[in-house]
Amino acid sequence: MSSASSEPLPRTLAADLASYADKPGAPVRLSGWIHRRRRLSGLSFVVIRDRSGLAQVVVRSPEALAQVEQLGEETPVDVVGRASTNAQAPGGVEVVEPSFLALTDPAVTPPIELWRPTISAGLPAMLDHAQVTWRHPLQQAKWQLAAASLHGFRRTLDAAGFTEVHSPKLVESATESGANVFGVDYFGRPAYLAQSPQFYKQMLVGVFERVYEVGPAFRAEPHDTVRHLAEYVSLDVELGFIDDHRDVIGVLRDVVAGMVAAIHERAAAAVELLGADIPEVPADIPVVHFREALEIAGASADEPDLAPAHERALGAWAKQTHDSDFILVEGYPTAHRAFYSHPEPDDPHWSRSFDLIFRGIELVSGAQRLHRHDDYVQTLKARGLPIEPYTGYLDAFKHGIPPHGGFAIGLERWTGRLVEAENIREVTLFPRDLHRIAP
Ligand code: AMO
Repeated sequence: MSSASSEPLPRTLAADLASYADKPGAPVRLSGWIHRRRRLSGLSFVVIRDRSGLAQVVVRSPEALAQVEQLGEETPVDVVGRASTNAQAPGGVEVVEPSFLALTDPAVTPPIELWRPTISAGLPAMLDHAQVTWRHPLQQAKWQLAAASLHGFRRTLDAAGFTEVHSPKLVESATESGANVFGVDYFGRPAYLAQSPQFYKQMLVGVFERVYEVGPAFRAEPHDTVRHLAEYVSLDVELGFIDDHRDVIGVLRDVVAGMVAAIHERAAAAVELLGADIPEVPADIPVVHFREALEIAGASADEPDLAPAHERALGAWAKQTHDSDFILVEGYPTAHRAFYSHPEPDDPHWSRSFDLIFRGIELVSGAQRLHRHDDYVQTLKARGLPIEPYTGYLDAFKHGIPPHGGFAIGLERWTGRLVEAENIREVTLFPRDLHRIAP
């Protein structure tokens, strides 16, 4: 039987070390990575990094100094010592009289200098070594914004009566367009990686009325752009019993506001570390019709879609005239939206679709959808598309799907704009693109 005194000292997180300010001399145990060693004459400062932040350890004894010499940066260690107040240390408390226990062999020096306040490597090197680049506190902080946003997304929708679903990623037919679909060999038959959960979320409206999904979407994007990935995280929403796409826009507004609120609640330290400018979400996001959007962007009235430069112009206009980081464009030409988009009944040239532009980049696409089986059959025929690959999907409409609509948010585009990343890859954990499938 072990006595209480032989119990190992419980772990203290770096961020909680500050709570020892009134307990100088108390024993503490940290667990983390050796983030940085600074040797001075007769003593060393060792910075320990754990999931909560950084802590300073002061090493003076010859034994501990010799130990620290052996342990390279990034070696995971246990440190047992005593708390001591020091205004210069993070949180005002440091650890003194330490002994170190290496939890692995000494780490090999990583190719990215993680101990520097900012990463000096260029983007290709950062991506080549993503498995260690993400250990840098600034990189971690970017993902903390994404993680908090995901929490806010789910929390908002859970509270509004949505059910979380997961749809298959191996599918029989392209959902968006045939152009950028990855083909796979499915037991000798052709199949595809899902470009979106579009058909499944619509079919599941027939089950749950309101659904959402957080999952990967695959697009064989043929171009190397700063805003496209071959695999991205799609935050999908679909809801039934709507009047039109404006009901969908109402949910979108609340979801984005919920994501922002969760960032403030759960990732305040990351926001501060990054100096990120987290947007305010207006109670009513400004909405312009596609025709008006072309005018604002100085584009020709017969343009079928908004180009990236047009989106940037609209973003700047929204900031200037409405002091908003967001602008909604509705009523895109029906012929240039996906076949499942609902036309405006009085003027079917225009659709009940929309895009949300955030800081000058398309963040969200959405729409009211067709919900009558005959409308799908007619639309597919009119577009010269075959019916057969869509049979399972179309059957759902035969058996009764209410008026519905939804949208999808691109997670990486969201965090990219939050931190003003020049390239979406900077905020993607392990990006996949034309040239990259590892790490
Ligand atoms: P769409 O194809 O416009 O719509 O995609 C929705 C959102 O997903 C993000 N996105 C991407 N992000 C990174 N790399 C890519 N290659 C990429 N492609 C798209 C963008 C975009 O706004 N089914 C519809 C959504 C719906 O109507 O519900 C769809 O997929 O942020």
